[in-house]
Parts: sequence; C-alpha cells; structure tokens
Amino acid sequence: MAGGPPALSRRALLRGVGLLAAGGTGLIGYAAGKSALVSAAPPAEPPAAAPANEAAPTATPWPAKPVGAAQVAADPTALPGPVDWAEPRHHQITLDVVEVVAEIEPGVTFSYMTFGGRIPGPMIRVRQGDTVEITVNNLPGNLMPHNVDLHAVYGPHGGGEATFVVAGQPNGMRFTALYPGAFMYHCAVPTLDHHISSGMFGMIVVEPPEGLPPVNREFYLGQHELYTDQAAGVPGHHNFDFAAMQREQPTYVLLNGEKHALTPERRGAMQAQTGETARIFFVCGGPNLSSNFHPVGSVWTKVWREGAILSTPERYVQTVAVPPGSCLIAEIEFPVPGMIKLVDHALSRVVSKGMSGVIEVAGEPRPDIFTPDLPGDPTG
Ligand SMILES: [Cu+2]
Repeated sequence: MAGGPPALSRRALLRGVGLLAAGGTGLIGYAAGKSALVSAAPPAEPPAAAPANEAAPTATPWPAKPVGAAQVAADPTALPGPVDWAEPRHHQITLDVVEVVAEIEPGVTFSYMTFGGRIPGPMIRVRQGDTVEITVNNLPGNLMPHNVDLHAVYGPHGGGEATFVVAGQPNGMRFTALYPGAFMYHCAVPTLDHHISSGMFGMIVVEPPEGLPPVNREFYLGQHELYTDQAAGVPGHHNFDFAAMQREQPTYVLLNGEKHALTPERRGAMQAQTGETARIFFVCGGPNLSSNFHPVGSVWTKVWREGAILSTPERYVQTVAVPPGSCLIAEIEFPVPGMIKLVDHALSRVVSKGMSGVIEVAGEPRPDIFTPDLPGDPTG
C-alpha cells in the first residue's frame, strides 16, 4: 500500500491541510498560487452581463475556461449489476480523483473535483461479508490532497485517514463490508465541504446475502449543491464561494452534477416502459442541504429510507427527505406513459438552480387510469 511522500507523515499532512483551512488567507494563498480551483485575480476580459432576471453577481465574472471534460454528469444507467455470487468475494477498486474544468450548464464553467470524472462517483456494489481493497489514486496534475470516507466501513474516519494522499500518488486500505445498505462515500479532507460541493461523493451498496428484490431497471442518481461567486446562469467561469457555503446559500442544486443534466434538453432523459418497476439508488451529497425527493406525476411505491435495506419498506411515499450524508433506495412503477420529473420539492431549487431529471415512460395510454381530455375541453 502506498503512503504519502517520504518526508511527511500522513498525520502531518492532515494537520497542514487543517491549518490551511482554518487560516483563511492560507487557503486562498495556496489556491490562488495554483490558480484553477479558487481564484482571486481580476478577469482577463470584460465581464459578461448578467441575465436581467438574475441577481447581481457577487464578483466580476471571469470568462469561461476551456473545458477538460465534455461532461461530468454520471450516466444514471452506468451502475454495476445486482450481486449474483453466494460466497464472500474480494474486490479491488481504484477511485481516480479527477480535478477538471467542465460546464455546469452551457457557457458556465467550474473547476470540479470528482471521483472518476463523474458525479456522483462510480457506484460500488458488493455483498455483505465481502472484502474490499480500495485505492484513492490522486492523479498527477491535481492540485489538492484527497481521500475517501465510506459510510460502509467500520474503522476510524471511515478510511479517510488511511487513504489520505497528495497529488500524484495512490493510497489504499482494506475493509470487510459487515452491514448491508446503501451508503455514501465522500472525500473527507479537512475542507471536505468544499470537496463534496465540488463533486466528490458517491455510493457504495452492500447487498444482504439474499440480494435485493428483482426489478426491470435500476438508476443511480446523486444530488448536491454548488456554491459559486456568480448568480446561476451568468456566463463565464464560476469560482467557488466559501462565504456562500458558510451561509448555506447555494448557486446551484444539481442532479448528477450539472444543471438539468438528465433531461431531453441536455444529456437525455432516463427511459422506461409502462408496466415496469425501477429501483432508484439516490445519494444526497449535500454538503448542507437535505433533498425532498419527489417524482412529479407518480409516487415512490417502496422506500427504504437511509438506504436501510433490511428495514420494512414504507409504501406509496410522495416526497422523501434524504439528509446530506445519506442515501435512499426507492422503487417506482410506471402504470401510464409520459414524463416523470424528479425534483427536490423545495421547489425554488428546480428551475434556475437546476435540480431536476426526467424519466420518459413509453407505452400504450391507459385511459382507465388517466384521461387527459374530456368532452367539452377547450382545444388548441
Ligand atoms: Cu478531495
């Protein structure tokens, strides 16, 4: 297992990062010298005007930066299949830490920090009793130290201290997944709220030995909020705003890391057929806001709050509160065709802040269940 640089202990590095965070100017000085993640210099070009319907920006906008990745939104269908093994297995997993400039929405760039270049980070799926060797690979060229704290780990810091690593190095640990459920993982360096807000969170699912109920489809989703020095929608590069984070007033509230990413207008909607049942794995990264997760035009037919999969599920739940640092496993059925919009029902987070996704349900109409038009309705 690799460690930190030879001259410095991991504990000393953690202390150092803590001092940077506590010092305020120390953090700004550190980051401004590196220029990409937190910036204090004036813009190189005249600022773009804010849209008339937006609040005035809190700082002069920078021009948009060249993007290093065309997309950070995770494909909601890109998740491992259900556990199909009956004996304990050993897993070797590497989480690449990717710091990358990408668009929150078209024309608005941000310096994201991610696991694997996607938000949420890759879903890890194991069986209760499995052993997991997990390595945080902090890629060369990154600016920040990182680590991973998994809520599925019995162990100090959830493994955060054991995996702490500076840029250009890997650092790993091994654990046994002793309890089942869906659990968040996240970067947990001393400035962890900054790192989570910038994208560093994901989910590990530990299935019970008997597995999960069969379903037709599964989707993997993550909500979190982003604090920038501009109003939502202002073109250009948005820098991270620590003061806004302290006030817990986000610029964006996002599903899978980008504004309205999982909609037909952006990256594409999720797809389903009438008569099917889908399972949703949902992680609320926060760092500060709970989600009030609601399917518009439907209902969660089964809900395992907190991802507590051994619990008896609640039935026909309209809106589920999911706190930051937790997960939800829910099932949804599709009796009629049409569009189901997934939102945070704290509704001011939806339109301009970006918190929505869509499931498009194809199939034959069921007028016995829903009839949109009645005789005498206005036409056109
Ligand atoms: Cu980090």
